[in-house]
Amino acid sequence: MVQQKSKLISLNRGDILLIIDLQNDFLPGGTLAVSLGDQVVSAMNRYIELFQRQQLPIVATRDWHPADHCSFKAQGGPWPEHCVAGTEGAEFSADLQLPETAEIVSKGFNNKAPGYSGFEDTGLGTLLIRLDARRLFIGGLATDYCVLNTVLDARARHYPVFLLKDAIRAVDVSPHNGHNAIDTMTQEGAIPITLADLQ
Ligand code: VGL
Ligand code: ZN
Repeated sequence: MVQQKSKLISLNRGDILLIIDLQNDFLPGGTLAVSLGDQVVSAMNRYIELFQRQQLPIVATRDWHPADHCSFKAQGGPWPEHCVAGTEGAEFSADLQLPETAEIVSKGFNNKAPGYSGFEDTGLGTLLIRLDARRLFIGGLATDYCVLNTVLDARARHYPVFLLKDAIRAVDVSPHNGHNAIDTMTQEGAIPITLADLQ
């Protein structure tokens, strides 16, 4: 009989679900739509259920740019205008079952940096200390930008990181960017898991 490789993880106090940028502009119909991004929303809802059931904290970042952000094409940046603070495109997906108690972290407001990492110029570092975070479970959009940079910063801060492989998608400006990003995160110690590993 083939021995099945299993790495069941039980959730404990100190575990935090960190949801990256599940906002309208990154979803089908948005200005910077990630293909199949809507599947990430439904996958993330399963993780939200699990963390809520165990009364574990949920933190959601949102890309929250000024209208003239340096990363926009009009300013010579690489991206179409997206996630301008206060616009509908910057709202979380209506399908995302974010609980009222979720902590929201806005990022990308600094006009001198792209603001890819949830830790960059935000209160996320302090928030995680206040929440007594021990391990971070990270997913969302996009694998090759904000997920990548947030995971790397979390690892630099020595948090154990589980990468929610079934709840991420890449922009893939070049075809292998998403795979390369997963390799980089894994090399830096992030552990890729899927929902089945938590049940
Ligand atoms: C993102 C590109 C530009 C992301 C944000 O959330 O991954 N990507 N701004
Ligand atoms: Zn952005």
